[in-house]
Amino acid sequence: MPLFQKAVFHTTVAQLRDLPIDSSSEVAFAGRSNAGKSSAINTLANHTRLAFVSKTPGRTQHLNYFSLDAGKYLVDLPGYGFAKAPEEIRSQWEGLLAPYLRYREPLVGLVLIMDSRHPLTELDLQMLAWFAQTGKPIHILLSKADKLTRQEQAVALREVQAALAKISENCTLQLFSSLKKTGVAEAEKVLGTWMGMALKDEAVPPAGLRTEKLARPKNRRAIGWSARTAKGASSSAKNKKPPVTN
Ligand SMILES: Nc1nc2c(ncn2[C@@H]2O[C@H](COP(=O)(O)OP(=O)(O)OP(=O)(O)O)[C@@H](O)[C@H]2O)c(=O)[nH]1
Ligand SMILES: [Mg+2]
Repeated sequence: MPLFQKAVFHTTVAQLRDLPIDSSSEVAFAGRSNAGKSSAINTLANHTRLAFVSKTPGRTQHLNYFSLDAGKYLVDLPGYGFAKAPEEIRSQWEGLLAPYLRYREPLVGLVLIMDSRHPLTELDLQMLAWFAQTGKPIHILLSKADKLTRQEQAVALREVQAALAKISENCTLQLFSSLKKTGVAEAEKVLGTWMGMALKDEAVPPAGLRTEKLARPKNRRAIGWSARTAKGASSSAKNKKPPVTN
């Protein structure tokens, strides 16, 4: 059974004072409008209509909380890059998103969704550099991977990985498709580890039965398609502008 199968809609937050007070750990999903954030949450929850998905960019307007277990949440954020009035963008960013991402204590990490066909746009780079300053981990889903051939997927993964090595430490990435439901187990592993949720297939057997393979560290980072970027490049992340402009 998928790790987040019990997910249910909890609340919509338009103002900081309405943030849930019982949260012990939450993971936020950020990215450009239309990148597939809401779809990814639905796919991870194995649910077709938990988060609202739309072809129209800018559909998700506030912070939508989905409860997984007591005090554990996935948070669907409004996308960036969709044409809105500058004043509207600024007030949403300064009044809600920036303080949420920067100071929310139970926020254990950020999932950044980028369309695998157009990754690392200027706004994605700004978001990466800006969030990296919190010191919290970022896991990138290269979404809509079903739109690429295997070879194109490998190229996208390699190129983004190489670019990330220069931008941010503490960052993992993988391919993902909500349409084909690929990359789910890999994403679950990363998010489950961040949130302290036990993965069923990683239950530790009695000591006498352990094989070397099963006894591998539980907090291992993303595997398979994923890659951890090189350390030591975080200085470039300092003083970067937040992704409020297009
Ligand atoms: N082919 C394909 N289409 C996808 C995938 N994920 C999302 N989409 C489509 O992309 C569009 C946008 O998806 P959403 O999940 O609503 O995107 P979002 O990032 O939440 O968008 P905003 O809320 O506007 O910021 C919808 O038409 C989805 O059906 C995918 O893995 N493959
Ligand atoms: Mg959305």
